[in-house]
Amino acid sequence: MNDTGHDAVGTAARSALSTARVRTGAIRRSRLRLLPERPLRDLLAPLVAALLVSLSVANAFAAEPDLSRSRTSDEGAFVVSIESRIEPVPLNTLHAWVVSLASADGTPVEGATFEVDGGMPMHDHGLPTAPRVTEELGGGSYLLEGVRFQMPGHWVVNLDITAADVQDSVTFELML
Ligand SMILES: [Cu+2]
Repeated sequence: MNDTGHDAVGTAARSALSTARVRTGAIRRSRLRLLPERPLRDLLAPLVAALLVSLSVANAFAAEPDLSRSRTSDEGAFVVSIESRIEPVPLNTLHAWVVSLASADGTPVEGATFEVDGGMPMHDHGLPTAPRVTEELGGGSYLLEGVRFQMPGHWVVNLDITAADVQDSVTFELML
């Protein structure tokens, strides 16, 4: 490529650059004209609102466990309720719960078997005892003995339930 070619390319580039500058200037001027009509807080408001929504969604998962004492099992087979024999649920005290078991339509379920585990997800440890159902009380109620929590905080208690040929699980959350 000769010098004239270089000049041609250079001229084209400079021309494109100045066109771009003119365009940028036009955009800047039009933004400046808009500013008095749309204060900065109006422009930021949607961003702030979106930030608050995302924070509250994060909070719902991280800081606010579902403390319901009556829950539908994971696959929807059962409705399970727990009731502590000592309320509120005590710390460092061996106590019992009554577990009430019904099918999805509310019919009490008798003759079920339970496997119980749980712990503190944040602390990565399990239950200090091995609670188990020791007695069927009738009408879909079961006595769960050997429950104990040794420290305050967020606990989960999981029940694996088998009734006839149906198996399902439910997890309760507690803040102690
Ligand atoms: Cu713990």
